[in-house]
Amino acid sequence: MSTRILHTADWHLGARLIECDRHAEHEAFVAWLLPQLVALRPDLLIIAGDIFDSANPPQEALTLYYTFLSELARKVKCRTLILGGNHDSPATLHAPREILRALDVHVVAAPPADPAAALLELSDAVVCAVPYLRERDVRTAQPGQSADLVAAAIREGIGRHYADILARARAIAGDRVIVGTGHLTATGSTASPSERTIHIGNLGAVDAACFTGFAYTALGHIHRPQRVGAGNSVRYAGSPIPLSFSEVDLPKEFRVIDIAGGQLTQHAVAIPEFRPLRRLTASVATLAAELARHQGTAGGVLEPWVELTVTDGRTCPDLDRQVREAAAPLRLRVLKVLTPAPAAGAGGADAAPPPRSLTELRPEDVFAERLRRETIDPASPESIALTQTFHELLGGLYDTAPAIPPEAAP
Ligand SMILES: [Mn+2]
Repeated sequence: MSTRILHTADWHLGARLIECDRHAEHEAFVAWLLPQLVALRPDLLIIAGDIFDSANPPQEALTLYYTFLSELARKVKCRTLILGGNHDSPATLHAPREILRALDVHVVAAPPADPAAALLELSDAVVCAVPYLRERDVRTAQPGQSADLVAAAIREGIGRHYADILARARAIAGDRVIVGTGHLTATGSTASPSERTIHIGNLGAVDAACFTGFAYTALGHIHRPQRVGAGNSVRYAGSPIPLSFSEVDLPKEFRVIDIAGGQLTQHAVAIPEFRPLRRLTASVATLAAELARHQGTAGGVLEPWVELTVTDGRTCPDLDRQVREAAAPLRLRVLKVLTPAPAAGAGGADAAPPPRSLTELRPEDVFAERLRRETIDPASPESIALTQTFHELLGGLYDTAPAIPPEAAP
């Protein structure tokens, strides 16, 4: 007898890149994943948070989610564990929880009132369901606490949560192994810029030692697949599609964990590229040829999306038109054109950064720019205190207000 667990995370259904929605890629991913699951026959599929990109996902993202789960129930008949991530709204994920239970889909978007409800029993493992822990889940707010004390309290609270659930799992596990889950930043992991700052500026990052005692810990939040700490037992599955141009070079995979006789083995399954995202660099003179060289082929994958840097773009008054005309006959789409400032000494006095569009800016960037315009020294205690307060406000908004748009790439 053995038990097989599949570990994936950070689907971000409903996500957009600049102005373009990623639905076609998510559809292609799900269409690819289902036969994989049919072939692999897992006992449990874990999606470790950020199943959706926002608290109010678009209808087509919800449709894809429910269609996937019902196909899974029909064709694979495995159990599924859906964890809430920092992008997910616990209320949105929990709304269909009871009806999903009929499909053996277990949704844990916030820590349950009864801690025993966070334990999933399989024949060879007990799985501890730990969603993204919001500040209110792990500590009592103390007005006037310094940032260091807040950080320590969050870390302690997260550590307590894992120690408690591990003890509960041990009490019922017998000779079964214990598998942990989570959606957070664990130190020793390498982030990519499109992960929304978790907690307050990573104050809640925990050490991998937090997961001692779990035979395997299935994590979400960091989009680069990787192990955390010294061993191989704490892992991020990574996101199945690159969520920003900064993620184009990251490998994409999901993990397969096999447990038999108290022993655990694991391997990765590479996820193919459904739409190439390309970062290209050219001059005004070479951009047409460079774009043509990277256009997609007929059939097969979706047409490539391109971020184009035009090194001498600032010298060209009708750059937009030139790019548009060069791209028009090609099987690709240019999403973003960057025109870097000439190297120091070459361009003269024009040192101001190019204006960026709102879709490229994060709220943190706008606030930093506002401080800069007030000529507040970014290293001053005043600036640090203001930024800290702003991040606290922002953290609260992300937790509760669906009106805040998902973080734009990068
Ligand atoms: Mn996340």
